[in-house]
Amino acid sequence: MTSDIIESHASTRAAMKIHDWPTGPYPARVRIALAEKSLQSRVQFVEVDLWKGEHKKAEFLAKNYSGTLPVLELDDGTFIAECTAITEYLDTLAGEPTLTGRTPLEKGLIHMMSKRAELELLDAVSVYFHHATPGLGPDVELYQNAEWGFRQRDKALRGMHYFDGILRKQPFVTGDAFSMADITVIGGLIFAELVELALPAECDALQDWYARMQERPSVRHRVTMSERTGASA
Ligand code: GTS
Repeated sequence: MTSDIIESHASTRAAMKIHDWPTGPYPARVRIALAEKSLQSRVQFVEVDLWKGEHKKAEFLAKNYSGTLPVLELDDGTFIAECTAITEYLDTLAGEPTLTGRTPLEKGLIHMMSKRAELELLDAVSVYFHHATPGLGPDVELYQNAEWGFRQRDKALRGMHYFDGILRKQPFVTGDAFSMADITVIGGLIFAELVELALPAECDALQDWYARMQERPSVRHRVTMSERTGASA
């Protein structure tokens, strides 16, 4: 996408739609990024009911082949799925704070830690939810493998210990500044809470960091964001 196109989107108010589910952990990543960048007023939220399996219906699959939320819809009809892709777009669209890094080193480290937070925590909790618990219910969960789900739960617990070790040494996941990597770990811990996967007591650095993260307005108000900007079903 050229910078001209990015500029033209930047000058359009409320021209973007986000198809998501207000309390979802993956949608949380985009909602937190939106609030950090003060872009909420530029977005209209469209609720997709996961519990009814709306994300697996043809109408939604035409927007995102993978059948997952969130999806960003631009005013020219372009759909961008995958949290990392959406947040990269939003970060490039508006100015401060920069969430995906400025220098090659920052960008590399943030990308690496965000991917690691997905692999070792957020995606692992998600697999646990969909495979080893009733998940979204029998009408949506057409294949479940509990053994795989429990393995991923254990992986997520190891991931929590890994991030605890990181946050013992530095205030944020990639060092001294808040970034998308922090947001991805937050998504993982939001999902862990939803499935009642407790943070291990010994992970006190991760717990302290998470308490600090929840003081950020972007994290605190992520669910009510769509009430303010007006979601449509
Ligand atoms: N890799 C995707 C991304 O990063 O955007 C994963 C997105 C994802 O799994 N989203 C969840 C979903 O659509 C939304 S939520 O559970 O966080 O609300 N899950 C439904 C499903 O059937 O997998």
